[in-house]
Amino acid sequence: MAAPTESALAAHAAYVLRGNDTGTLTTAAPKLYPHQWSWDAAFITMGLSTLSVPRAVAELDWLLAAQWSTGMLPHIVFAPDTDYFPGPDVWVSQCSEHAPKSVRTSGICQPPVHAIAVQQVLAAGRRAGGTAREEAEEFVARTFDQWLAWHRWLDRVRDPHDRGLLEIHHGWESGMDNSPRWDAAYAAVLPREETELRRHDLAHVEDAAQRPTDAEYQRYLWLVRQMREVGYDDERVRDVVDFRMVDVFMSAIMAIASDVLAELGDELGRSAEAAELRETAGRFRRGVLSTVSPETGLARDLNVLTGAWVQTETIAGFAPLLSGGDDALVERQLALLASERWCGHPELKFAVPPSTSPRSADFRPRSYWRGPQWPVVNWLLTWALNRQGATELAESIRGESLRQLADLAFGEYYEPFTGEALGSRHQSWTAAVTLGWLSDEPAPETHR
Ligand code: 2M8
Repeated sequence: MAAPTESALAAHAAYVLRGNDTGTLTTAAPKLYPHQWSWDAAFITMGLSTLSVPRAVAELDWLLAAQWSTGMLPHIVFAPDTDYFPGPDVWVSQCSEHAPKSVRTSGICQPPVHAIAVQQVLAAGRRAGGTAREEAEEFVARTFDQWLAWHRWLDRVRDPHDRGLLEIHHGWESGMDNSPRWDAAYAAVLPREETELRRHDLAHVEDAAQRPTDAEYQRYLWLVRQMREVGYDDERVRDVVDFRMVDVFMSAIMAIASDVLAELGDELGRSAEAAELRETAGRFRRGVLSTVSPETGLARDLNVLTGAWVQTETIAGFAPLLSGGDDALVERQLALLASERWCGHPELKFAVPPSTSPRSADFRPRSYWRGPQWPVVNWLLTWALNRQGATELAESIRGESLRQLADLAFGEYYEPFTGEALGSRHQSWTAAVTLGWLSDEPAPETHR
């Protein structure tokens, strides 16, 4: 089959987003994920902004309406009457006085990529001009304090010791649910009671091996129960939960998103808040650098309960490519990312980073976050690389990604050697990042 033209690819991606639009929220995927997910919503908004600024604004407004009074943005905002497990009856968000009354949500969070999406909406509005520009500018001014509250919550609650590193209490908070990053931590989670599992997800993939196992789900549900039993109280959760990990990739996102939010604060004349956000960004940038292994040059997660570093070679090790702060390390990581351990692996169908290095003993090419390539993560990387001036590698990953997406499946993730789409088809964030890549301005002069 001939590759689609760029405009045909864009039209298909727009069709996927339209198809997943419920009128209020865009579901993460048509069947597998019939609700709004927090970090998906940010990427989806970025894609929607290339089509319609008002629709993009509506997506984030829907998410913000579910913000907890503490500032937390919940990882799922539930749509009514669908068959996702674990659904609102398992989470019981209303057991917390801080949860919104108008809608049911989960009780945990996901990586704070949202400020990046807000900035993209503003840029799209300004490119379009007229009412789109007005609406985008009004949106930024109207919602700035809510994004600030979200960042302050993460800073205060998830980095109580000011190390510049965010702590998570569930693999779901990282967004990389079953990554080998979390294997050692989950091995120590021993559910004292089994939960009845209603695995609707398995009906929506061709092969159950592409999803986490039942044993993994038992652990996932045990943690939910521990948090629910203390009403998702920020302080008490820390005392009771069996999973406490420093997530270095999420910490790097916190650094870069705080910088972006500071830039938005500058635009609004909020100089005190912008200064505060830059201080936060600097602290998290240093926090990420403090985790880097001198031997491998990769950033590492840390088990808060045992003090053990996570040594596995996953894409999260490249956190400093997002947050920067050490030019020599960034050069080392760029060379590593282009090497045979990653994008330069000779058997890859498309030269984009897999979620785990194919050279790692933990690599599984078909299993979810254990090895497949994730277009959404690769878009985030190219966005950050461009911001760092590493345009050559960014451009190469962008080009290879667009070749990967030419199958028009908009897969959730891809088998690295065969290029086969896996997981859900018509995944919203995959369609969104396709639109993002297609609307990129031509790269400026290459610095690296
Ligand atoms: C996946 O996670 C959900 C749980 O949150 C699931 O497996 O049911 C992850 O890939 C996550 O990062 C993503 O936000 C979500 C929706 O796309 O699916």
